[in-house]
Amino acid sequence: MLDLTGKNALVTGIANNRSIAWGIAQQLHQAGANLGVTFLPDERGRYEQKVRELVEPLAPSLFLPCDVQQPEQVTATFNTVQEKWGKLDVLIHCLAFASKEDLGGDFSRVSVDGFNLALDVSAYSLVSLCAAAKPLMTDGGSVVTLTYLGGARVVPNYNVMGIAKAALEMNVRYLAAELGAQNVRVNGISAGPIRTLASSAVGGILDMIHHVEAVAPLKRTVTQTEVGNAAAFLCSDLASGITGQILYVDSGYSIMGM
Ligand code: NAD
Ligand code: 0WE
Repeated sequence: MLDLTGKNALVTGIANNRSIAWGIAQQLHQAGANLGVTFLPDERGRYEQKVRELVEPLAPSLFLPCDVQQPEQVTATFNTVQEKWGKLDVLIHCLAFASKEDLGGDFSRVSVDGFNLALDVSAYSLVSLCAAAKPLMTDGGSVVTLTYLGGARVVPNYNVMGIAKAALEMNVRYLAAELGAQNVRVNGISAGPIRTLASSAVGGILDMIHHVEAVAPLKRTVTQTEVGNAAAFLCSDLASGITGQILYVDSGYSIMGM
């Protein structure tokens, strides 16, 4: 049985009720996990209030600001986890960002600042979060990150995010090799396209979704709940032999050649 009771799970990347991280948080909660939620703070605190109301039914025992570009916020987050929970069992990394101007046009025109921003937020952040989580994962554990096919194959307009996801997927393998010694598993879920805040801001996402509906073996896209179920599995003891892997939750789209 999929059982996460007694496990402390920190979930990053919830922005609204369409976020993949929201689908994951709900499935972890359903499996009995004790949740902590982090949010990206903004000047006006609008995000914070919305996310707080959204997650209330899951009764998170921690609710913390964490901008991964602010090292002191990362440190503070895990200091609080240490204080309030003592140990951490599950870390969900579900965030990405690139400048909108770098998600289209000629890839070669990406600026060094745009390149560094995408890789810092979307790939390096997994390393910094794992480094901070490592001393708290004293009873083994599971780290899950979200990736996309555009990190393994060329997807038009995904551009610098594809390079960031390629780095993220390699981070998964190097981190799995390091953390395996303390029975911490590190895996990625490669989700098919889903309408979320991040994807809806991208031109042509609806066309991509229609393409998946036409081509993928299951003839439909995947849902946040399906990704959440895969994440809950990877965090559970049912997946105790699985680490360093990228699990495709994409209606089978990636197996097709035409
Ligand atoms: P989303 O907009 O709901 O989530 C992105 C999250 O990243 C937001 O919660 C945002 O606050 C957070 N974030 C951005 N910059 C941050 C920073 N500096 N510090 C902390 N948090 C920051 O969109 P989503 O589609 O749910 O994206 C979640 C993950 O899923 C991303 O890694 C994305 O690449 C991946 N993914 C999305 C799709 C898709 O089609 N939606 C497909 C495959 C993978
Ligand atoms: O990883 C993603 C989205 C990542 C993303 C989206 C945005 C839009 C708003 C990162 N940064 C930003 N910055 C913004 O200002 N996906 C997998 C969804 C996605 O994005 C695409 C896709 C798909 C699918 C971009 C181009 C082509 C396909």
